[in-house]
Amino acid sequence: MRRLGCVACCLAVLAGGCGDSTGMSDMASPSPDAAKGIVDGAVFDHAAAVDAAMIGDLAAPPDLAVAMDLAAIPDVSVLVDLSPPSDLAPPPDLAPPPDLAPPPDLAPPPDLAPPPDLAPPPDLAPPPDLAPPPDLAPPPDLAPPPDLAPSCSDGMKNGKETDVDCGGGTCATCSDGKGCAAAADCGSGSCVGNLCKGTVLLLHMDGVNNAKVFPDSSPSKHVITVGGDAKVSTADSKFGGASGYFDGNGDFLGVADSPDWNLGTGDFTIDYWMRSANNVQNARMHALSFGNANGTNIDFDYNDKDQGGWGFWIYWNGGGGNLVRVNTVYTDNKWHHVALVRAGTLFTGYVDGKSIGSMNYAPALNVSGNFNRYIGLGATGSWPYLGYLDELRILKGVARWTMNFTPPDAAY
Ligand SMILES: [Ca+2]
Ligand SMILES: [Ca+2]
Repeated sequence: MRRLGCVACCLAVLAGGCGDSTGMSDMASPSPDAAKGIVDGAVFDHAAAVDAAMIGDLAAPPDLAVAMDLAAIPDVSVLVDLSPPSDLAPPPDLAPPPDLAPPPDLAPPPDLAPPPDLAPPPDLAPPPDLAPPPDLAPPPDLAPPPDLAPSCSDGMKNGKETDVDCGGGTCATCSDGKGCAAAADCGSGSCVGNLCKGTVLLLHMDGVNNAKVFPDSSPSKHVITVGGDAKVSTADSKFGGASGYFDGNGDFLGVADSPDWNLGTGDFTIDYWMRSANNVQNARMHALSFGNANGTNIDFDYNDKDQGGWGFWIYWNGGGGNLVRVNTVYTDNKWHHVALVRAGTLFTGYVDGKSIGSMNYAPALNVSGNFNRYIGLGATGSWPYLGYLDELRILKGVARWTMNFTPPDAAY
């Protein structure tokens, strides 16, 4: 019975009910001397419990049997479930760590050369004393830019010029084919449709010494033939450094036929420069002749003593029947400008810009076709010229001068 009581006690202890002195005291009355213990903080009197079992009716009161029903013990197992914990899922197989590549063999550090002995820094020379900047001279007064005013030689048509470096009254006159605003802009004295016109023959007689070439610089560009040994001479000239030289022995220039030489009844101008030392009376010579001796002709006749005196004659038509004549000798070895101008019906001869006489003559003067056109020879093929001629020009339709004038001071 005691053992039973202990078991009950233990069960009570396990169940937490051993300390319930109130319950136990209901089963038996405790002895005052009974050993006492402390279960779960409460006094448990074992002796009293044993005594109660020993002393009491062994026939356990049915109530105790109930209380001690061991069959109820299994319930305790319910309270304290000692069953092993449910099978825990095994931990997942952990993949083994990858094989780590072994670290590369590190090359041993190179032996570092010991640092060179650094030379001590040189003693730096002190900076030189800088000379003070020189006093700068003030800039010189700059000359004003050159005068860019238009000029007659700048290769440009500017200022009042009517063409490049000509015309406008401030430059030389313009040659044929160049621009003009008035007759005075043109060397020909003829401005038609704002172009200089009128020149049908122009011989500058320039070139290499002794050359037998005399090109016509007019727009007509007539063919010039050389008779005898007429030639270009640089020994003397009025313009251009050369002139034509005629030795008085069969020399002349022939001018090819052309309608240009039918001057009709219109205006015209013939002019040239001459220099001759053939100052001999009746040493007749013709500088120019267009026509026939006893028909229509235009002649410039020097040193002719016939018909009233020794002098210079200009005549046309009728073999000297119509003429202007002066008893002045121009064969003085000096340059003279000579001109014959027909204006309307009035013929006027000029020497050095001064009139030597005039005469009216109305008939036409046509010398194209079967006529001679000579320079340096008479119309009959006689009376060759001796001396120099230069800058010979014929204008058709233009009366270049109608009063005394200053001879040109430059080539046309
Ligand atoms: Ca100019
Ligand atoms: Ca010349």
